[in-house]
Amino acid sequence: MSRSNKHGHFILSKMFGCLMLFAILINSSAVNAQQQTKLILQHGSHQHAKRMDTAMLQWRAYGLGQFIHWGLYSILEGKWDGIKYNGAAEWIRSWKVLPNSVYDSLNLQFNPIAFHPDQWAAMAKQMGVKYLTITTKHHDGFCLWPSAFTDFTVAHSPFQEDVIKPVVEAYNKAGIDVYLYYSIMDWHNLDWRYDLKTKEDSIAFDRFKQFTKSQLTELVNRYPSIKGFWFDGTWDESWKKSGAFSDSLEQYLKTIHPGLIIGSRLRADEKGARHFDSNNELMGDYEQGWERKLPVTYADVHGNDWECVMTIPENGWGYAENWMGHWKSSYELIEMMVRSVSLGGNFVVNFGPKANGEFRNEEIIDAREMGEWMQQNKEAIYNCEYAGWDKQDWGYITKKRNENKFYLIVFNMPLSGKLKIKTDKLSLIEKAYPIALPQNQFLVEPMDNGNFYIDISSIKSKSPFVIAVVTKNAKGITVEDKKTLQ
Ligand code: FHN
Repeated sequence: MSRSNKHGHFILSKMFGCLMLFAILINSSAVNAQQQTKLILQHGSHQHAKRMDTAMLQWRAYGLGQFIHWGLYSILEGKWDGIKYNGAAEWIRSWKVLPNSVYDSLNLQFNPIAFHPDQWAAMAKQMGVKYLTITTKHHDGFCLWPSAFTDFTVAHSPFQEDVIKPVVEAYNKAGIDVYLYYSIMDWHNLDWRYDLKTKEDSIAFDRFKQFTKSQLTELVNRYPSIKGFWFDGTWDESWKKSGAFSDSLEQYLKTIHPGLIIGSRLRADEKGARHFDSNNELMGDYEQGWERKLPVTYADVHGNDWECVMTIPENGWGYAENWMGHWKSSYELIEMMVRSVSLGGNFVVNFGPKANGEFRNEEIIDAREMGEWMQQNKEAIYNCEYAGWDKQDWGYITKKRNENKFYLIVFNMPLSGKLKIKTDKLSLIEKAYPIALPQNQFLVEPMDNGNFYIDISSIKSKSPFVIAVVTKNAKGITVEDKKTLQ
């Protein structure tokens, strides 16, 4: 290098050093500013770390759940007066296509003669579901249990019977945990308000809050085996202005039912921020924002517990004769479930039974096919978590909690017949085999920088399949092993 070149190089590297120092200073002052501007919130997030109690460990292990939306809207099937509507069928009361009084008398037609909760639970069990969330009261206000606090319930229908009780019992008997969906927004209750603009609004809404608390207490007392509530309809100004109340409600429910799990949909902080408080901290035991959409990378979930709820049609949760848009096949749902678990979340598939209590055929088929797949591969889903390895184009990776066992869930078989894996460099692959056949080990080829190739060219599968991978920690490794870590 010539003298002038050397000099130029020296100046450049000095400039670079100064720039770096400047960037570090800017960055650290931004962090300081952020720390300084942290708001003092009375009704923001109270728990600053993940819950580690038994109930929450159980929740984290589920992997797959079922959602059921059932109510008076199921009677209308998304249509009125011969016209089929394309929106989510459970919202039909709000579209003003029929008088509210007509909708509110549909309870006189609720008579599900083909409702067999044992069959519902058997279908869910075969599907591999570990938890159910069922609507007790959707936005229309109709209660599927005989509430003492309103007449708008199953008790005032030809069916007369409690729907929730036999569902809870049948699912629990099948080994499935039950969570109760409850819409705070209530179109039927005259005290419900979208906003609180006058003194009268506040007085009515105070009565509504008391009604809500009474109903939730009733649900906890009637169904003591439930594991949690799934709140909805909490986006309106009236509720967002009730942060102190919803905060005390959550704490009250957890006091009368220790271990209860409540996600981020229930409450807003005192500034009206929902899900995440005004300091951007999660409120509730897990993040509930993933409705009909999935995270792409682990960074998207910020290390939080989370759950995705998904419709089989494009949208619509209650039964509709016209199912909206594309219907998801079992493979599509399996891929979404696998992606959820690989990013540390649970995946919940929604079902909307007909008014008579039967499931539609498409749902029955998806449930059966998912169950067949789960039968072979459930080990890669239950009690599994984010693996920490780079995602590859052939599929997804999950890891058994507290074990050195990983699962490669292959959706796209590479034409080369070889799976490339990039580990965290601390894991050395000891063996890899088809999930159900540990004796059939694949050839594993170690590469540099924690990369491995696994030769799976012998697999001829037409459905997504799972390779189990056992690793050993890089501690105490052999000289040969060390080479692969450099
Ligand atoms: O409006 C509801 C909808 O009908 C359905 O119950 C879903 C389920 O996540 N939640 C609401 C929209 O967020």
